[in-house]
Amino acid sequence: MITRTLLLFSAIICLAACQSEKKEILYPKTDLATAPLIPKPIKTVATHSAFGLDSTTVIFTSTQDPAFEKVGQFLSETIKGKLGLDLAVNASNGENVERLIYINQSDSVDLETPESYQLYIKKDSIFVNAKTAAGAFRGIQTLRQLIPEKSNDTLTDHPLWLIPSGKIEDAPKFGYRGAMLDVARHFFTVEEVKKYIDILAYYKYNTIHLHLSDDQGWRIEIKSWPKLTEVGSKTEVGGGEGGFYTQEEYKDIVQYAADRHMTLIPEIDMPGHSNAASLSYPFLNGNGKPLKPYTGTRVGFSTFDAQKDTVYSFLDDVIGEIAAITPGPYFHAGGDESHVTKKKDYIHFVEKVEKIVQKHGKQMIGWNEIAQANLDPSSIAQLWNESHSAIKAAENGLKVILSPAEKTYVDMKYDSISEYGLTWAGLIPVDVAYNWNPETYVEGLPRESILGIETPLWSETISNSAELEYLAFPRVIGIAELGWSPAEHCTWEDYKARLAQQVPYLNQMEVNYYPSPLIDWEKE
Ligand code: TNX
Repeated sequence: MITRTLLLFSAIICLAACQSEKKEILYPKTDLATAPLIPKPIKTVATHSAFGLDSTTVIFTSTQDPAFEKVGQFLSETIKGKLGLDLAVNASNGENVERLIYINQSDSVDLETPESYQLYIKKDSIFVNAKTAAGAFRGIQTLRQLIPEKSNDTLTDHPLWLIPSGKIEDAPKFGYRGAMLDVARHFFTVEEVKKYIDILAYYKYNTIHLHLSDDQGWRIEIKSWPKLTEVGSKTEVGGGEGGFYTQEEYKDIVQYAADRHMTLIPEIDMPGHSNAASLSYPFLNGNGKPLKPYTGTRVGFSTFDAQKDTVYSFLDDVIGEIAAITPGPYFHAGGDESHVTKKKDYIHFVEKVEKIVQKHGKQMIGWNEIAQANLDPSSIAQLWNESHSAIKAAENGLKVILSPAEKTYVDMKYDSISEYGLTWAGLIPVDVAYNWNPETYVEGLPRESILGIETPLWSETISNSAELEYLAFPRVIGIAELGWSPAEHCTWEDYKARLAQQVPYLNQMEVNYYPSPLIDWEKE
């Protein structure tokens, strides 16, 4: 620690001494106060100069917590991907350092939440302060958004990428900011899921929820019940070949998300949306009709038998295996649209499943219908269609995740000319997805009951990354801001100008976003 402080001290002295030889710094295109950051930070103060990022820049991090060093490596890798520069992390001895980025573990009382960060950008140094590596990770997303694609081309022998100077203090509005991907209606490969996670992380999402089972397919290997994948994974909407994740692949996705400080939430939807499971093991079926593979898009026709003990032993195995490979605190048990389950059976079922989820050390999340049951306050209701059930859940002490379909369902079409998507919750143009306030959306729902927001992407009409991206982007970017930034910063005119400037990033990531006519997209 002492050596590190000394090295840093000498680095800073050298920075001062080297000042006179500095090459001329031209101002960057933007000033910090007008930089197109999404989500918009709480507080930004511009100092109208710039840090010149170049090949001699080094990254240092606090080393007491190894996760800080990993954040430094992540930053180095993303800079390499964007600019081709190879910046060392904690490698140099600190001598002759001209420019440094320091990712610092700080115990400042101003850092109030685990994801809070401060970013101080001066001519020769950038400091990212955070209490936790998660906070540091959010901070470096802001830094990534400030790095221009183009260097200062007047200095061809020594290019500098100019980052506007100043100070940012930032923290999220909600501790839960999620995106759901339905990998059941159509299967998405590990690489496709990772690409989605990457883009979500750039906009400071901290949760990825995977909808792993539905009538049309079962997508995760369960070693004690092999037919779930031998039989249940082979279908998808429209008759494609389906697919599933082995437990090793699932763990790989979990780790990929964790490396981006994102929690993965697995969902097994039940007692409805369960045709693929019952097709694999017919004793589960409670709707009394013969089972057939299902590749259509209807909902509400399947159910598990809520009266059979064997159904609960099966679920104990399934939930146990998934919980064992899921480090996050949550297990999502679905619970939506169980139209052919009798009400009393439904309530009995949800209450039993909640106990099984808890036995395996997780908190249960369920779609808003679960609020009919008598649940433990540690469980969480996810609002999608009935505000009154969110209020009921809150009255019983449960926290609520807001996913109102008419705002956050990015599987809805944008407008009458856009491709893909459904329309049952209405058309959702980019401004409609953005123009709402999660804190006041449900009248009578106390602010303290809101855990956060989530944007679901159901996949009846999409089956690959290009189609996924078309529906998700740009709407998911606006929802990121609603989950993070104070309501007073969320104004459409200001947001839409910043959104227009995401083009270089979206192009660099080869994102097939919908070029909504509401946005004056930047020409590259
Ligand atoms: C409703 S939202 C569903 C899904 C569909 C979606 C399509 C919810 C909890 N259930 O099963 O895929 O609509 O928009």
